[in-house]
Amino acid sequence: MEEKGISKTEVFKKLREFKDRDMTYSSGKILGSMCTFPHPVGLEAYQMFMESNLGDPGLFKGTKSMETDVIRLLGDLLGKRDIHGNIITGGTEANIMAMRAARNFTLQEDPTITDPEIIVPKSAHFSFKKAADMLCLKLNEAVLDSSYRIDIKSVEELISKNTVAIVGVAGTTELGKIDPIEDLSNICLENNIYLHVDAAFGGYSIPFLNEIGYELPKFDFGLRGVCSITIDPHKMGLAPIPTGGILFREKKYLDSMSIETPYLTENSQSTIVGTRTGASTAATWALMKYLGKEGYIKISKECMKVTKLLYRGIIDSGYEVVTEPQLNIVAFRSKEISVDELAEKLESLGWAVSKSSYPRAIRIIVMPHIKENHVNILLDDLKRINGY
Ligand code: 0PR
Repeated sequence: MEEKGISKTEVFKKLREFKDRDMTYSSGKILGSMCTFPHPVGLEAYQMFMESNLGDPGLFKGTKSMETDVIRLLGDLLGKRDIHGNIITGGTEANIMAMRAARNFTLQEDPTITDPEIIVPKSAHFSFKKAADMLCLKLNEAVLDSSYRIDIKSVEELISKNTVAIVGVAGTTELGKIDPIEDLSNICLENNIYLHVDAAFGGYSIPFLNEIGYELPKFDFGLRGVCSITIDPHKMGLAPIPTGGILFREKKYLDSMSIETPYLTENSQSTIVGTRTGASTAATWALMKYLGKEGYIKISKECMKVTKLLYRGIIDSGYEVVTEPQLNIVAFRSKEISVDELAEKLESLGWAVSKSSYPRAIRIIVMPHIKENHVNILLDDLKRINGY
């Protein structure tokens, strides 16, 4: 660090240089991100609460009651108004909290379990690997069926007396698939096992698409076996990052991981992060109020419209799609060149692509920043690559 500071103008000139090297969502070139440009109303709300710290809610009582309120709004959206939870940094923290609650609660109920295990689909986000590592859980991966959803028979085979949680995903990271959560719910009720649903991606779109007749599978607290749900406002919710959500059916799950905070006005915390921003809560609250169901329906509907355009266009350009999209993700590969080669060609044309690991394919997440005109340019490039 220099002895003396430099002028603000110089600081910002240098900052601008860094920023100019970043990609922008508005270019339409970011094809593999689940984040998007934050909605201006969310940004304004975020800025208004920049100094509020939910790690010490005694000082920020207004923000705390806003968090309680927004958790109730999210619960309402997901089948149960009377729920508990927090607005946190994202899906990773939410999934770690859920696994921590499942482990602690189950071990309190059954102290004979010595080596706790969890069952997740092969398609689960890597945050469960982090959770398993941090919480000393054995991670069992259930195989997928032919449409890349968790195979129920495989789950049943993996259940043991040490199973403390089963995880289903509503909107998988790589393909946007929705696991058969209703079947998982029944299995968990029969076997008295904690069920967590990772709806980090799908939570902000499935309920809205169902309102307009999509008939996507049930995945929320309406299913009695579901104990917790991850839902990320910073993905399809359009909130600024970092904004995640974790919801629990009952307070006892949060209590199972509560840690005393003796010198604070509120004397316990269940979140992993201590000092945590109230700004994310404000953005989530503001956007739910401002956009309402109508606004979010419009966003999901538009993304699905662009997804269908892309899906059809990819097939018409001679490529092979991995599976029919349930949500706004399209995965495809070339019949002639490898996935890596195709990715390289697209990258050389300025597209930021992402490759799925299972199965290997190019994966495009049709977030709100990807518009019809971007898809048309992309399809032209894909046709050219294929020699059309
Ligand atoms: N659960 C699911 C189903 C997810 O897809 C993700 C992240 C998480 C949990 C973890 O969420 P956080 O990243 O908020 O902790 N899915 C994206 C992914 O890994 C995250 C992402 C977003 C990656 C934007 C890249 C990017 O540019 O692909």
